[in-house]
Amino acid sequence: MAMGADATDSAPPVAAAAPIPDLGLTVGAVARRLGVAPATLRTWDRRYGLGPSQHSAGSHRRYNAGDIARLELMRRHVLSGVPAADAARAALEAGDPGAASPPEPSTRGTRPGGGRVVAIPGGTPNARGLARAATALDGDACRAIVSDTLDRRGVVWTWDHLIVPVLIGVGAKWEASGQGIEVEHVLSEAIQAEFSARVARAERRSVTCVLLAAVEDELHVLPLWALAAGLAERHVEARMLGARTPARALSEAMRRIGPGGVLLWSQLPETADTAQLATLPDMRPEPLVLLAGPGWLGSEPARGEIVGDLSEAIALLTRAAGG
Ligand code: B12
Repeated sequence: MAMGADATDSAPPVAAAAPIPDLGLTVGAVARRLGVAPATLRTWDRRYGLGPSQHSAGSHRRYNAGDIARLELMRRHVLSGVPAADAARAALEAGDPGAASPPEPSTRGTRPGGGRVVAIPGGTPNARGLARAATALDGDACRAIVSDTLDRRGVVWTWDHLIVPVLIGVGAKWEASGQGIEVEHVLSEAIQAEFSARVARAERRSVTCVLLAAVEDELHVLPLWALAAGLAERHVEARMLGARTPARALSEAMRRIGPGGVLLWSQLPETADTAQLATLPDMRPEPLVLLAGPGWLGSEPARGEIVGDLSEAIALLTRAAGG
């Protein structure tokens, strides 16, 4: 079972721990014991070396009591908002895990008292951990936090409750101070890399695919990647055209692919040119055309429907693709 499904980001109680057999425990048994997804344990093993230290006959890897104590420590730190890379370092360094004190949140790259803080009003500890990792320009830690939350909560929750609040906080910091574009870049790259890796791994079962594009001159594409990952969770294939897609290129892609749906993202009002929409090809069967992002607010497009949030976009495009 993944960690809890409520909106508070707190861990569910972990079942009373049964004694660990001499042979050790399998990844599934440890996952159940700690209340984390098996995929999360494999990620912690691969990225941080927090894996099983013994092998049993038949080469199935088994976790012993020391391995599990380290993982328990890792889980506690991550849940209290410590970036995953720092939590892992502390868990590995703890000779006696029970006695170890929590690590300080990541401050690599920051000056003490340097004022590099991003406020996340009402943010969960996990969101504050992500903001700290981004502020420290620690892209690996950002990606690990996003990955861990995706494993536990899925795309929509992770986008709405972890990523969006931090993006808004980082954007507000830039607006107020003119500083922190490098933080936006590191954070954006980490988020995009994690979503894109999940899209690449997904099995696709939809009848047809959908096209996702940011309009001409639009560099903001993270919501498109969240959407692609949300569709991938539902086994719907999305073809990503990405940033700054010229209207002619989009039209050509529509003719060649014949998608069930198309979603056009505009973040900034100056990129939401409704004239682009009039140039899209007439096709039979007609694809669903959705317009999303704050750029479209207040415009009256001749073609396409405005869609307001990620879940609604996933639901409409899943239907349009026959998923
Ligand atoms: C990351 C980022 C960047 C990255 C983009 C990287 C990438 N790969 O996408 C980089 C660094 C390249 C960038 C550049 C710029 N950016 Co910028 N950027 C952002 C940031 C932090 C997040 C953008 C984002 O993904 N937003 C998505 C969510 C978080 O926001 P939202 O769209 O408002 O979400 C609402 C709805 O759209 C809906 N929703 C959310 N997700 C989804 C998903 C789907 C599918 C649907 C249907 C709906 C939906 O629900 C939300 C809540 O109401 C924002 C801050 C912000 N508040 O958005 C600034 C922000 C958008 N950027 C801004 C600016 C000014 C710029 C620049 C012009 C200057 C600069 N800061 O460097 C450049 C040029 C960009 C260009 N020409 O296109 C301003 C825009 C101000 C405005 N309204 O005009 C913002 C708002 C920062 C700010 N507070 O001032 N940026």
